Amino acid sequence: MALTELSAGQHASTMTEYVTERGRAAAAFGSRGPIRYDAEGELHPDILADFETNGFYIFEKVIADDEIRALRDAVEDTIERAPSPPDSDTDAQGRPALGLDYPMSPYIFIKPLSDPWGGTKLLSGRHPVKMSEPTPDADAPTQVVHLLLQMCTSMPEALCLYGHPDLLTIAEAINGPDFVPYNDSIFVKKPGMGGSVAWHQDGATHWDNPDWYPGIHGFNFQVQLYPTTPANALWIVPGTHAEGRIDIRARVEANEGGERLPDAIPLVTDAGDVTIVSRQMLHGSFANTSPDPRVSITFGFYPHSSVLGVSGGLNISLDAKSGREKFYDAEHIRRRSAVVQVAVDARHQARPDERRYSYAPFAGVEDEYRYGPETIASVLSDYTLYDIAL
Ligand SMILES: O=C(O)CCC(=O)C(=O)O
Repeated sequence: MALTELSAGQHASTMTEYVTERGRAAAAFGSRGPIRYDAEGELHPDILADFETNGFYIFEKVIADDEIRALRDAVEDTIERAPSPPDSDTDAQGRPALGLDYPMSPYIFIKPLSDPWGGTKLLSGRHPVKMSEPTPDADAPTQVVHLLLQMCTSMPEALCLYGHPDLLTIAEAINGPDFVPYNDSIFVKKPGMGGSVAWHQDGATHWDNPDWYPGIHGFNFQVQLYPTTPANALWIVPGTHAEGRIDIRARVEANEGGERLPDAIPLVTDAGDVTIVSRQMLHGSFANTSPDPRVSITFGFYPHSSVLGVSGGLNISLDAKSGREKFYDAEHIRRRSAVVQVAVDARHQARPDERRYSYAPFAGVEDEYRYGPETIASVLSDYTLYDIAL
C-alpha cells in the first residue's frame, strides 16, 4: 500500500521501526548540551566546531519553564484568534480575526496531515518530492494552522524571546556582530493533524556564488515549546550543509525507503531546548501521526556579507507591490534588523535583571528603538515586508 493511502494510525505504525532505529542513532550522535561560554564570554569554541562539522547543535534547557509556559499560552491564544473559516474576517468566537491590518495574513492553513510544498514550485521549488499524506481521522477539521507568521507583532512574549541574550550571542558567534535577521515562523504540528515539510535545503541564493561556503545561507533557531520525539521532530541529515546543492529527488528515489532517508536523524529535545540548523542542511519533517504536539518557534540569521547588495533568491521574498525580487540594501537591512533591537529592549523592560544583549548595528542609537507605542507602529507593525529570504 502506498504511504499516501494510509490512515493516520496506519502511517504511525509504518513509521515505528524507522523512528525507533533513527531515534537511537540520534541519541548516540552528540552535538548537544547546555550553552557554554569561554573565559571571554564567547560561545565555547567546541560548540562552534561541532556546529561547523555537523551543521546543527541542540542547546539544552535554554528557555526557562515560566517563559515556555507564557509562550505556549500566547501561541494557543494566537491560534484561537485565527480566521474561521480561513477566508473569514472573524475568528471561531465571532471576534475580528487577528492580522486583518497586517501586510500579509499571519496564518498559513493546510489540510490536516498534508504536505503543502513538496513537489510544487512554491518557495522556489526547493521541496522537490512530495511526502506521504495520510488520511486524517474523520473528526479532524478540514483546515488547520500550519504556520504562524509575524510573531513579534502579535505576541509580546515572542518578541521578548527574539531579544534573548543567549540566542543573540549564539547568532553573533556564528555570523559576526552585524548579523542580519531572516524571518520568523512558528510551525504548529498538533497530534493527528500537523502536516509534513518535505525534504529541502533552505538556501536559494548563493549556491553558485564563487565565494560559497557552508555558512553562507545562515542558520535557523528552533525554540521547542513541547518535548519533541522521533515521530514528530524536525529531521536532518548531519553534515549535508557542507555538500553544496543536493539532488534531493535523486536521493529520495534511490532510497528503498523513499522519504525515510537512511542517514537522517530526528532532533529530539525537551521543552525549552533550542536547536540551530544550518540553512544548507538537508532537512524536513513527517506528518504528525504521533500522539504528541510539536510547536517550534523558528527564526534565522545570516552573515551581513551574505545579504548586502543581494536580491532575494527565495520567492517568499517578492516585493508585495511590484512582485519583483527585493533588493537588500543597507536601508532594507536596517529596517528588518530594527526588530532585533526593539526585541532586546522589550526583553530588558520585562526582565531588567537579566544580561542585556548589545546589538552592534544599533550601538549608540538604542534610545531610538525603545519598545513602546512608537516602535510598535514604526518597526513592528509591518516588519514582514522587510523579511530577508536568501
Ligand atoms: O519544523 C519543521 O517541521 C520544518 C522546519 C523547516 O523546514 C525550516 O525551519 O526550514
